[in-house]
Amino acid sequence: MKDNNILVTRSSMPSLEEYVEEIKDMWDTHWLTNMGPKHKKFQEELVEYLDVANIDLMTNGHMALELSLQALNLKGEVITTPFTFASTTHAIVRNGLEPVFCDIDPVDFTMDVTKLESLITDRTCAIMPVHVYGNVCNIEEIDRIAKKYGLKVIYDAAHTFGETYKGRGIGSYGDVSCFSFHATKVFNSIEGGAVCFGNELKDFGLDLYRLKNFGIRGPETVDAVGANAKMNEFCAAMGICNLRHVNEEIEKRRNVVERYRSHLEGIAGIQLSPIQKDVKSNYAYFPVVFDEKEFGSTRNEVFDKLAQNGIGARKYFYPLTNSFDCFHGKYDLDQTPVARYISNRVLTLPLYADLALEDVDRICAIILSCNNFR
Ligand code: T4K
Repeated sequence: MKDNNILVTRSSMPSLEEYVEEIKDMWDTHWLTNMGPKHKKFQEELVEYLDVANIDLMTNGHMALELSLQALNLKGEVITTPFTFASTTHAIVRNGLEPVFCDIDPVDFTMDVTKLESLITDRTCAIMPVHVYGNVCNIEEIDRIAKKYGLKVIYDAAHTFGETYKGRGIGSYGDVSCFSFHATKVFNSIEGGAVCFGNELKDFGLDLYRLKNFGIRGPETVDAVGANAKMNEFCAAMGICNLRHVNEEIEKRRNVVERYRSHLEGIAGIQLSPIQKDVKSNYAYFPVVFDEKEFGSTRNEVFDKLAQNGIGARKYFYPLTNSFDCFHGKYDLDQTPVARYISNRVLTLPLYADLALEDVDRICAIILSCNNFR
């Protein structure tokens, strides 16, 4: 679909020639899926790029989360945040675990660690924080609390491909970190995802590998109720190609983000994501929080104005996952007031490597025209 509208993002792709070159040998091998040579190559390259000890590829980021929880064999409650994509909460619930919702930090929108300890009960088995928008969680504090109570930490790192914290690959933190390589992400393999884990979790790695292939241990042994979460060879080939260009893509995204900041920083009623110390960012999303009292227009009014001009901003993440219809009446929404405040006021603006800076100027001009106090 080609038109003049600008959508919230646009998938990065290699040239057609590069992709065709990468998949050509599949017409000789006829090997299309089930952990073939592309899968192996992609996995090896990712270990290197992401600076992690071990990685297992999955069909998508959601299955990475869901099967990680299953492979850890957890029971009871998992503390998480509701300001995220459906996937995080669903992965917990679909494992028969109970999500317990922690509020978020008003500045970087990740788990508010000052509220974390009070939510721990004797049923708590794990913490599943989200590096939302690529903002890195308070890793040290989460680690300290997890160790104190003997809890597992599974990071939803869907938004943090290629980021580092204190010089270390972001996927190397926590017991487990899960990435998404969906078409809408900074880096994609069309659909895809991965689970990263340390060498001390070797058995977990074996279980995970089995679970992504129906729980099959050997030709005549199926000893776990697994799923099908294998990344196919076409997706792995796309990942291999995109990986060659991802640094350049991130650099281009940085230019777009800086242009946004040059227009929107310091405007009363507009809150931007912080630039985090010790984090090498991937510029995954550009969220803007509108305080209608100071800005003069609500988030929804800005959203409508942009839409009238063919600009597809998105309300990531509204509604909060704890207020989804499928959980109606189940959770106390008053437990997460900051998440509710941000979710009602946030818009993520279009962001992708090839977004023209003139388009960023135009988008910002439309936003600023909604400011009734200027
Ligand atoms: N955890 C977190 C925190 C996540 O954000 C996500 C996924 C996950 C876990 C789970 O990972 P995956 O299982 O998805 O790997 C999108 C994505 O589908 C989803 O991956 C993502 N988070 C979520 C935040 O956004 P939608 O329904 O908003 O996507 P959609 O189809 O409206 O696409 C958004 C825009 O992207 C389109 O307007 C145009 C562009 N686009 C889209 C597609 C599908 C492209 O340029 N090419 C494409 O192929 O969910």
